Amino acid sequence: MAIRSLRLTKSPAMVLPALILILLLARVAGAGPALAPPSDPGSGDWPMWGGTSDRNMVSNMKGLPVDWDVKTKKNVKWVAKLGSQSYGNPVIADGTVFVGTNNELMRDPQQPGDRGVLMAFRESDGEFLWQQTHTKLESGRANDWPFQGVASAPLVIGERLYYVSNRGVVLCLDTRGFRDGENDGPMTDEKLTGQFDADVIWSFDMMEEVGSYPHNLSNSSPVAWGDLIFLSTSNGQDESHVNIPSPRAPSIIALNKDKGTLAWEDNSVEDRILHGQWSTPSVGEIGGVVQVVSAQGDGWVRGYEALTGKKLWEFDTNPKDSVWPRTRNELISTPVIYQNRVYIANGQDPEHGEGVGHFYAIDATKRGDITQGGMIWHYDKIRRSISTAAVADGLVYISDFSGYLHCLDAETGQPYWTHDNLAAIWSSPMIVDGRVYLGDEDGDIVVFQHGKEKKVLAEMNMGSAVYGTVAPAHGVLFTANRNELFALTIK
Ligand SMILES: [Ca+2]
Ligand SMILES: [Ca+2]
Repeated sequence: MAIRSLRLTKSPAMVLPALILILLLARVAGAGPALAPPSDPGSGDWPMWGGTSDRNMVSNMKGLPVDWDVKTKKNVKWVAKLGSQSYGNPVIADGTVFVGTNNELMRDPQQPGDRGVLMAFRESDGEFLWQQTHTKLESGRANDWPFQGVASAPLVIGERLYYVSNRGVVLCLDTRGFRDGENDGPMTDEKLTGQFDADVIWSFDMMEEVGSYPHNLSNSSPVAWGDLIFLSTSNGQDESHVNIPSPRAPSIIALNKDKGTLAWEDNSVEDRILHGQWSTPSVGEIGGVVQVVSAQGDGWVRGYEALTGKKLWEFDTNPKDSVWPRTRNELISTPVIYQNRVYIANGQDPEHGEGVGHFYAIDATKRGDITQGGMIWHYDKIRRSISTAAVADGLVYISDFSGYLHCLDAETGQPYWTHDNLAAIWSSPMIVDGRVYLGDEDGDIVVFQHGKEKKVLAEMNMGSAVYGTVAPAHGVLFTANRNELFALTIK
C-alpha cells in the first residue's frame, strides 16, 4: 500500500455520576441478556472511540441519513479541511468535533513542516477553533512514521480532553482552549497562547516515563474509569523487526486523569512482541468486576482489575501451531465488552497484506489462562482484521482487511451473511438507526440494513480512502476521509 499502515482505535471512559453508575451496575448485574448494555453515551455526544468505554460500535440515535452525496452536498451539513492523512477517528463533545490528522494543511506558518495535529471544530457549523501540533520524533520512522499525524481518537470528560500524540506523549487539554480566557494548569508555559492554540493541562511522555519504544507510531485512544485513564504504550520492535529495545516497558498503563501521574502498569508481554502494539483498551463491568481489557503485542488479550491493575485472565488468539508472520497474528482491533463477553478479531499491520484471521467471543468472567476454558466460540472464516466489532440484538458484525463484512449470531458465531466491499477495510462497522455503516479504502461508505438478511441500502463515495468509523452525535454522522471531515445529516 502506498501509505503506511496503522490503525487507529479508540477508547472510552466517562465518569458517571454515582447514581447513574449504581443504576448501571444494578442493570448489568441483575439483567438478563434481553436488556441493552450501556453501549450508548446517552448524552447525544460521542466522547470517545466507540462512544462508550465498552467500545461497542453501537448508538441508539435515530433520524440519521441513509444516503448523501458529497458532490451535490445532498445531506451534507458541512465539510472541514484536514491534513493529507487522517487516521484519527472523530470524537464529539462539548459542542466541538476533535480529530487527529497531519500538518499538510499547515493552518499556522509558525508551526511548519511535518507534524501530528489534533484539530478542534465547532460542531454546529464546522468552523475551525484551535489545534495542537507536535513535531516529529528525531528518531524518525522507527518511532514516528513520516506524515502519519495524530492517530489517537481523543477521550473527552467534561472540559478535559485526553489523547496520545505521534511522539508517544499522553496529553490532557482544555476542550475550550484559550477561548475561555484562561490558561489552565498545572502546565501554563505554552509558547503559543492565541485563540487558535491549544491549552495544555498536563502531559505524560511514555517514552521517558515508562521507557516505551513505539514501533512506527503511537496511536492509543484513552479510556477511563473513575479517576483513571488507561492507554496502550505502543511499545514494539525496532526497524530490524527482530530486536525489542524495551522488553521491560509496559504494554498498558493507568494514569490519574487529573494529575497525569502513573497509577499502575503491566508488562506481561515482555520480549514476546511480534511487531507493534496498536490496539487500544476497553473498560467494562464484567461478572461484577470493572475490568480493563487490553489486546497486546504477543497476540494475547488480557483482562485487569481496573482500579489495581491486577491481572485476572489472558487468552491466546492464535492457534498454537501458527507461525509469525504467515499464520500467527497480532492484535490491532479494539476488544469489545458486551454482556460479560469480549469480542475481538486478530490480524496484522495492513502493510503485511491479507491472510488468515480469527474472531472470538470470550467469557471474561473466567480467571487465569482461559484460552481453552474461556472460549465461547471461534469464527475462522474471517481474514486478517484490524476492525472493531459491533454487537446488538443478538447479532455481531465484524469486517476484515480483505474487504468482507461478516454478520454472525452473537451467541453461537454462526454466520448469517457476508458482503464483499471489494476494497480493503480499516474502518469498523457502526450499528445506528437500524443500519450498519462501514467505510473502505476505496473511499466508499456502504450502508446495510441491520438484521439477519443482507440488504445493501446505499453506497456513497467520499472522494478518498475512509480509514475511520462513522461517529453519530446529535442527529449528525461525522466521518473523515484522508483529508476532509464531513458532517452528514438529513436536510
Ligand atoms: Ca483554557
Ligand atoms: Ca495550560
